[in-house]
Amino acid sequence: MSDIIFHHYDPSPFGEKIRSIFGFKGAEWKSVQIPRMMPKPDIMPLTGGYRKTPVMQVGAHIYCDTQIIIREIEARLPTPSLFPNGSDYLGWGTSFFTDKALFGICVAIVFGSFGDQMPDEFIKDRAELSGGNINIEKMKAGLPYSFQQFSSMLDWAEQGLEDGRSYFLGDVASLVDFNMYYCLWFAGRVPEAKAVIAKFPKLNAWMGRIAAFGHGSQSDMTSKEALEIANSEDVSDYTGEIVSVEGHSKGGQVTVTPNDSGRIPVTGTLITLTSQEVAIRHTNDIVGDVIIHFPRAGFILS
Ligand SMILES: N[C@@H](CCC(=O)N[C@@H](CS)C(=O)NCC(=O)O)C(=O)O
Repeated sequence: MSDIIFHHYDPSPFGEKIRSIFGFKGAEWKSVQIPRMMPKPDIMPLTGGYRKTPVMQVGAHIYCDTQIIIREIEARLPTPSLFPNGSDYLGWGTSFFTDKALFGICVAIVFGSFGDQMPDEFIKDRAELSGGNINIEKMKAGLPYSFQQFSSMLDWAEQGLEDGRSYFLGDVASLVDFNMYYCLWFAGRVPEAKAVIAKFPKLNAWMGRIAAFGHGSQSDMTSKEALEIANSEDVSDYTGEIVSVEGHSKGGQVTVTPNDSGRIPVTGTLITLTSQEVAIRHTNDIVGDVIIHFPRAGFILS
């Protein structure tokens, strides 16, 4: 079986979501460190222009967005499951709470607290990524309100652990835990946020349990090696899976675009379309053909 290659940077919060899942699964993976901001010359040939972090690669198959990355990890490494007791809906559903509402508050806290120390080109990059929604002065002024929101959302989590359970859904961890964990890991780099988290004893103990899963077994790989692997794998006989063309056609030219931030359309020919996945065949001079997989929720196919 081909190696799991993970493109990320160590401080990346969405990267941490996947790294902690690698730990839970006891996964072996290759780590490619990528730039924190554009340009990302060695990622673009793989993703066709998708710019967000992280990205997972298996041979010439590329997985963009943690949702489809998690789906693929679960398929490859089914035990222990991220969805114990049929908790699929809770796992996927809470990810849209944590990845959008809660993560947005964490971004406001981190940027409101450290924005003055961040290089101008980094702020500019994140403003472009978010469609202009990064205003450090506003985030600084809004910090007290961001902490109010942060606290009340953490209180939900503390209540969820009130009966002494080890994880949000009971005795075993699930995606619901990993959805929450990386947000607190990210916000916790701000001392005031760490102090808020410290006020919730059950949540603190739970964080320790998730951190104890570690990151699995990783070894480094260069971005050039990863490009070479994508280039050398032949995906010409990959047939994909079309459940319904939904007005498109198999092999037809389509674009797939995130509907929130980093709205860069990726172009290719349609090869997979199911209720939870869209995949396209994308071709360029550097890697030849790659199959790029995206989730459906959060992405626009046109
Ligand atoms: N919906 C995406 C969100 C990913 C995301 O926003 N990642 C952030 C950092 S962890 C990002 O891409 N920042 C810009 C960058 O790395 O260039 C996912 O689940 O993977």
